[in-house]
Amino acid sequence: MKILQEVENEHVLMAPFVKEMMDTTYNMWKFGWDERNGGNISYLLTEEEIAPFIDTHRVLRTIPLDFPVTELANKYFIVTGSGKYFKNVIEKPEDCLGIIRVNADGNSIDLLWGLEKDAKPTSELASHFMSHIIRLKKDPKHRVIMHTHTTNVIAMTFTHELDEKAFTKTLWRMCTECIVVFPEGVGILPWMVPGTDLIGKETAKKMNEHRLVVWPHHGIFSAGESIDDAFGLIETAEKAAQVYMLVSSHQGGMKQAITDQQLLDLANVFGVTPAEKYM
Ligand code: 2HA
Ligand code: ZN
Repeated sequence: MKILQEVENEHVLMAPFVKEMMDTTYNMWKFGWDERNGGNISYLLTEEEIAPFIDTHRVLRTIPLDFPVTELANKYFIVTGSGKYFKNVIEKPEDCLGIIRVNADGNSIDLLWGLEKDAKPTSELASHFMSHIIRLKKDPKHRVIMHTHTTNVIAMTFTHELDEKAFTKTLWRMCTECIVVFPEGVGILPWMVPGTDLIGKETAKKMNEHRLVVWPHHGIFSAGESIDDAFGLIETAEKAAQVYMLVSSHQGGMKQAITDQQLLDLANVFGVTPAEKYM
């Protein structure tokens, strides 16, 4: 006979947002971006989305936050767990994922489902929450923060100068559609220790102007209105970085490239405004 918890889990696994998290983490692992416990996702949910699947009045555990997030009070998220492997989410979602709600005072979170065996939300929760706060101010439809260890973006942070304008320009010039997908360009932090409030604050500051933030020699953060949106941004930047790594290591060197005028033509036709400071 199945115990109640298993029956409950089966019900929660029918939620579309849980399935999206399972599929996405698996895809990201398959891309080779999320080795071991690398990467984390947080996805803002509404009470109406959650209520058909879990009892929002039943709190399993309360987890204190060492950085207050009053702006996110009473908001719900599904998050990946600290130390959990993206590879394993699809098999053990109840261990690797958690549905949480920020308390009314913004000083702690209530766990409503998942993160079994006393697991904790992602070690990068500070960067996620602080970025959510900034992006929600810019875009009321914002919902997802995603972090991953994109191989070619990381490689590029060793061989390309880390100037935001130069880095963005190179990415834009590697694939025709890049400037259309991220016309605001990428932000780049200096190398910093991950998992800290400080890197969270600095990442969020960059999120004021960008939906993509590169952490040199580590990976990338994106912000999106959906999982697809956040994933698509990273996928596009990573593709451009891959092309750059192929081209820049090619013996013959680059024989031609997309010109500044062509970038402007693209922006005009697709109706996007590239960040002026990067043109
Ligand atoms: O979750 O990716 O930056 C592990 C990480 C930390
Ligand atoms: Zn990381």
